[in-house]
Amino acid sequence: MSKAAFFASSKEIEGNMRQLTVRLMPSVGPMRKLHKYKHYKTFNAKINIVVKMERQHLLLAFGLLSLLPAIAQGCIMPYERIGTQCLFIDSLTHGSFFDMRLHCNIQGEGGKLAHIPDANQHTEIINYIKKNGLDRYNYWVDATDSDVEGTWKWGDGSLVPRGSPFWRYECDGHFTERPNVDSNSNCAILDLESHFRMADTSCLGDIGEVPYSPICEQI
Ligand SMILES: [Ca+2]
Repeated sequence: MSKAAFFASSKEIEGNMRQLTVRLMPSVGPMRKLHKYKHYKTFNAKINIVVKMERQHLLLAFGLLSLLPAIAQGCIMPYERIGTQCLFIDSLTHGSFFDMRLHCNIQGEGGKLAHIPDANQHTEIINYIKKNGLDRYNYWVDATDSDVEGTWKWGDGSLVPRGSPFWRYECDGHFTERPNVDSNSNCAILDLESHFRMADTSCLGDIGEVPYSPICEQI
């Protein structure tokens, strides 16, 4: 409903309430005294207050309704708008790449492990993780080279971008770029140790103190 239509509607309600009041006044026993002008005036003043209050409630409701698109922005709970995507960074759940893939499938009305469409969106995700105190975990994303070693693909089969700024570098004196050529490291994380650049690791998650959580994406 447009704002103009809403105000027209609230005025119509106000008008209807006044008409109803006039119709009811003669027929309500205790109100028969209202034929005296001063009583009518008092009653009418009270009705005016009620009408104004109702209108304020409607205006408040309209204000809240107008906020809803900004809150939801097309995302269904538990997903929320992060940059250009509806994502659910589920830091409370941990597990293997495959378990977290299944976990994302049943979030909200359906999801999948997240892909990262471009460098700007990667930055949006990193900023969100840090801003919300979620920077204590590694996060699975939907990239794997399990079909062909060294050929990294997202879940939809499209190729994962290579190089900076997506993937981490090793501090080995040569700044060797991940992913490694390693048939034991076939799944990708946003890696806590490298400020959430991508890194390849075992799909079971490396044994260590840092848990592996999913970033789910609404579908
Ligand atoms: Ca590999």
